[in-house]
Formats: sequence, structure tokens, C-alpha cells
Amino acid sequence: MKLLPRPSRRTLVMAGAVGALTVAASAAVPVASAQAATGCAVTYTTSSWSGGFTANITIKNLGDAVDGWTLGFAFSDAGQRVGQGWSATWSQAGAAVTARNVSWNGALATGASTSIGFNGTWSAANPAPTAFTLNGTACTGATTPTTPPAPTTPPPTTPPPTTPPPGGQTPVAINGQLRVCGANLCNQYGKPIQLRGMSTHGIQWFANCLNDASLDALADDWRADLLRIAMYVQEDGYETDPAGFTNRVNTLVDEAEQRGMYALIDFHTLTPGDPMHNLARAKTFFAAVSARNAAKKNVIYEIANEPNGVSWATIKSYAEQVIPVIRANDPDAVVVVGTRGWSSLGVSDGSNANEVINNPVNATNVMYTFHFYAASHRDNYRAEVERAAARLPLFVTEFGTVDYTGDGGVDAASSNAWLDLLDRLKISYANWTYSDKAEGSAALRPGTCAGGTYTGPGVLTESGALIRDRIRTPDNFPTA
Ligand code: IDC
Repeated sequence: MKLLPRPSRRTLVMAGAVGALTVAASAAVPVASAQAATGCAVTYTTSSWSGGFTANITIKNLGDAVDGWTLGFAFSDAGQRVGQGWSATWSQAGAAVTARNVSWNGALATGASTSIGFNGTWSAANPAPTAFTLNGTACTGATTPTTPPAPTTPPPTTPPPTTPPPGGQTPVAINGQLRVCGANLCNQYGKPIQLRGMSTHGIQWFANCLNDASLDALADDWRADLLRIAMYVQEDGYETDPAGFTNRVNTLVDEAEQRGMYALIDFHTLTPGDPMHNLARAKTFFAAVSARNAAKKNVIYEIANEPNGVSWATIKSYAEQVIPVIRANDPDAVVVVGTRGWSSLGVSDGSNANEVINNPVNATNVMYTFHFYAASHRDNYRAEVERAAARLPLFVTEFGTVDYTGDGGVDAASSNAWLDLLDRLKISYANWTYSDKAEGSAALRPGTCAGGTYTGPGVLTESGALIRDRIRTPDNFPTA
């Protein structure tokens, strides 16, 4: 059955919050001077290694809605230090640690949670803190109403408002943790699904296109299921600032999660084409992002964008060294492996998918990358994708409506032929790019990201308009 077009996710979240507040208000005594009910629950989990650790913290607001929060806790060993943090502004004075909300996670409705974390160091021991406060209230896991309910308060006469199904109707709420089944990507019900979404441009260049308004537009107006986070390794990317790029990727994972979208973490190797050149960096990067995001359901790892000038055997060897690093932290996440000839399944090098079919990566829950640029890659590539899709789980983590340079005119006929094929085969895809670069593949017109408006007439290029029309049609996510 086709689902109806999704309503705005913003609205769903708001409706849930209003509903919860309505219940609380109807049960409370009508005292004019009533103060806000407070309460919170915190989970703190770490993965640590000699001298270092990653802490993931989830804060749940059990009291009335807040707009702005401060989390406090204290370390109990003198050697414990907060290093790089994410999704909060972190500070430490002596043993006392403080985390303040950032702009996008300050509002916490009753019952809402947010996840933050940091990488830290330790020397003698690394015990978890045992006491936390939120806006000064001890997080005991219980609510403390400041005005106790009167014993005679009658129960509400009307049933509480219907709360949306857990997590609402977003792609992640419906599909949950993904896994590979046979040659498909399957959801939590074991049913094949297709995710449709957009790739960022290089986050070192077009960070200004990734903000609350643009990501709201992608989730609500485009109804995208997926955000691919293109983190170049060279070209002023990751290699110039590993900690900074790791943080930026983690923040984008959170921003996708908050909008119910999957996040595809793209280790965007391109030049040089041999992924082994970046093997050590890949291990460091994926160790960090997989530890930090292990508990999330919305993360997919893409370990090498476009291997080129290198054999499948080398790519496979690279994959078999990087995948265990991810699995050690995040055992159930899907990993996508690049293929030969700029992720053409070898076709652009005069080969074909048999080299992968006959010699697959020695790991489970793995998919293989296929990329195309519609004005450059046509029937012979489509035929190979159709043939390979029966044998290999494929993921089109990047494609363009234009030629392989990323520029030039849109080839609408070839683009639509490709997308019809991917829809029919339920192959997930991300389009290059959700940016306003002055090049044919960009979805947004030049100057859009400086303006702050991402919906309505006037912001989309020809490519953007074509792709938005294709992405925003109702999803078909089976739930049984
Ligand atoms: C291109 C961008 C372009 C940028 C260039 C830098 O569109 O603005 O200057 O990268 O390297 C790919 C790559 C992707 C390319 C894209 C278009 O994955 O990084 O982006 N492309 O050339 N493979 C085939 C095409």
C-alpha cells in the first residue's frame, strides 16, 4: 500500500509536544502560581581505550518544556578531561563539566531527548559520573512537580490526545535500523526499501548550504529520506583538520536524525584514487564516527567514494581493513563499498560487475557503490546495473543529471530513465548536489545559500526541480 504524502515533520513534532503538555495541564491543580515541573534522566555510555574515550550522553526532559538547557556533572578521577565535544558547548573547571545547548537542540519538549557527546582523555581511571543536573535540577529519572496534584482531581473526561506512533512518520521512524537482505536494503521489518535523497557538496566548501532552514526544506519540502555527507579527504578536506571534520560530520548526522532522515557518511576519496593512500586516515575517522554514532539507527557508512586507477583486489583489501574498525563499535550498521573505475562496477575501466560478484568483500551487511552521470553514462551502464542488481546489493550513493564533470546541461531523458530503473529495482540513491555552486549538477541556484530561503519558486535549478519532483513522491515503506 502506498503511504500518503508525509505531513511536515515539524508539525508532527510540535503536535506531540502540545499533546503531552495538554495531558500534564489537565491533571495538574489549577494554581495560578504553579511553577514548572522539573525532572530529567541521563544516560552516559563510553567506549574507551588506553588514555582516551568517547562519551555519548542522552538527556531526556521529564519536566515541562524548556527552551535552553545546561547539563552539569562532575568527574570523579582527577585525570579525566573533556576534549572535542559535539552538539553542545562544553567547558570544564576542575572536576565540574558543563554542557550548554547549541542553537538547534535548545528546545526540549516534555519527554523529548537529545544526544550529545565528547572525546576525552583519562589517566588513572575512567569511571562514569553518577550525578547529573539539568538546569540545576538533579536528574533522578523522576518528575518533581512543584505543585502536588490534589487527591480529588478527577481523571480527564476525554481520552488523552492521540500521540503519533513512536517517532512519528519519518523515514527513520518507520524503517528503523536497516540491514542488507539478499541483494536489497531492508528495513526493520525485513522488507526491501528504497531511500531517495541528496548528497551535500564538499562540506569544506558548502557548509553554508547546510543549516536549519535548508535541512528542514530537504526533510519537509523535498521529503527526502537520506542526506549524504560528502566529506572530502583531500582538497582542503579531512586531512587538514581531522577533529574538526569529524565533528562537523557528527553534527550533520544529528541534524539528519532530528528530521528523521538517514545519514550516509561519505569518506569522499577521489584524488588520489587508490583508497590505500588514505587507509590510516580511514581507520582513524571511522573508529571515531562509529563509536560516537553506534547507538543511532540512521547511520550508513560509505568507506570510499570513487576508487580509480586501482584494482578491485586492492579496494577489497582496503574494505576488509576498514570494515572491522566500524564493526568493533557499530556491529549492525550497513557499510557501502566503492567499486572500480570511479564506482562504476568496473565498467568505466572496461570491466564489469563479475569481478565483485565472483570475489565479494569478506563481510556481511555490505553493499556496493554505483555512480553515474546521466549525460555521460547511458544504456550500457544501465544494462550492467540491471544485471548486477540481481546478484549484488547496490547503492547509488552519488549521481548527477549532467555529465561526469558535474557541470553542463541536464539530460532529463537519461536522468529519468535512470531513476525509473532505480525505482523499479528499489536501489537507493543520493543526487549530487544539495548546494548552490554555479555548476549544472547543483540543485540550488547560485546565491541561494546566502539568502536563507530554500523553498518556493526561484531557488531550484533545472536539475534541482527535476530531482525534487522525483524525490518528493510518496515513499512506499512496507511495515508488515
Ligand atoms: C566535483 C564537483 C566540483 C568540484 C570537484 C572537485 O562537482 O564542483 O570542483 O568535484 O574535485 C564525482 C565525484 C565528485 C565530483 C563529481 C563531478 O565524486 O567529487 O564533484 N563527480 O565531477 N565523480 C563523478 C563526478
